[in-house]
Amino acid sequence: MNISESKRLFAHAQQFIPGGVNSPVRAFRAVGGDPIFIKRADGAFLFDEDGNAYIELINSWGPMILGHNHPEIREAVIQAMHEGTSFGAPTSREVEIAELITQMVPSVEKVRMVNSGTEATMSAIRVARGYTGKDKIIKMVGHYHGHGDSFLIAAGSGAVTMGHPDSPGVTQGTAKDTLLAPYNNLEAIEELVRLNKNEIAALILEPVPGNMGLVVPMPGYLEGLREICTRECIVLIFDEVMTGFRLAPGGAQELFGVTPDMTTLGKIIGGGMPVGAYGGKKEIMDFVSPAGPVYQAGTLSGNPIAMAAGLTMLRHLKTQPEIYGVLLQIGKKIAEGIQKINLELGFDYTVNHLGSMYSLFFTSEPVIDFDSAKTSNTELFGKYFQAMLHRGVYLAPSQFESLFLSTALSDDLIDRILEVHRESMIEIHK
Ligand code: KE4
Repeated sequence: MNISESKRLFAHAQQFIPGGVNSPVRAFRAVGGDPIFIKRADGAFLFDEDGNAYIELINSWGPMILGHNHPEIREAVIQAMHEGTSFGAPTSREVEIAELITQMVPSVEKVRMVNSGTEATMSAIRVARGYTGKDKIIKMVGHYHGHGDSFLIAAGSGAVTMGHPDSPGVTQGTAKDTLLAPYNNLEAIEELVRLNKNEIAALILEPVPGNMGLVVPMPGYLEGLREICTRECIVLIFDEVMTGFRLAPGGAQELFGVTPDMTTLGKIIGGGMPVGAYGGKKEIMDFVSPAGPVYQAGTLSGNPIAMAAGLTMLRHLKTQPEIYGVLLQIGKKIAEGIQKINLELGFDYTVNHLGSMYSLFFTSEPVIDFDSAKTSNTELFGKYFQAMLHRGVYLAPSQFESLFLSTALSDDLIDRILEVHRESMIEIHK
């Protein structure tokens, strides 16, 4: 496979951009080789600068649930461009998308738009701290909530992929207020609550984590967190940047019937444009400036072009909820197909699947938290990634990432993915 133009671009990029990329996990450091530079995308395909085509299973890390270059979203953006790109003043689309989010996401009575998932989570814990007057937060080991200082402690995703889940530059003063617990373990939360009585402002988690690979909540776990947080007056924050609008129109909180006090959103909400949001109960959100004393702001928040894309995306998902059944069938075909092939070939690897998210872990252990995810053979994953890539299937370049499927994956493409999986598994086990 000729990737000479990607190689040339990557060498050049490293003169001007740290590591040659604008987000670390894109650098392929965990899987070897140089990153592929993408020229364009359409439907289920990425096309690189050398003209190679890839069936893609990461969809920009989640946003492209309808596939790339969707005509409705493209036309909405083009139309909005004719009216100007940024005003720094309120617009009608911001009101429309806010109302739509309150209709779709059970916990959200009021919502503030920002420009990334990181901004959303940073802001949400600041508001929770301001609302409760307490300082500490609980996060789960291996969960990733963006690159805010309070979260770069035992963080997942690119932080663990690059080998620094605890980043230099995060002060002890910040780190001391972040308490850690393993996911899927209610006793650990009860212990932290006992040891930090009346000091914990918020508990933030990925309700269905994707940033250690996909892990599914044990029965009763989310309900247990809800009960503890209600009892202890701790703000329960579901970070649904990945799962929001993906697992159901109302995300994991709709799918599992557990309503947090606040929710953070991103990815799908922008239809591929830079958008994040945080929202929750009116009484909490009315603490946000200018309604309340907790300050948060943003020059491009609610940007009219991004709102045009996001509004079109969310309207599509709300008015056509049948796509979630389609996505579930696509997910089942791929995840069950992979498991069937692995068993036929005599490989006992763990596949976790939920809706349009799945992960193949190169371990035979059940993967229920970060410790079990880390039993995976990441070297073998790297070989698998490259074998799939060279056969035209583009995965997340890390064992510790969920894959994200789109409605653009036809049966023929699913058959091709499974064929390539079989060939790749045979190749890497020779
Ligand atoms: P952004 O700041 O990257 O928009 O969102 C941060 C974030 C917050 N919460 C969750 C649950 C997330 O998954 C993310 C970002 N996800 C990663 C993929 N694991 C983004 C990819 C990247 O870092 O380049």
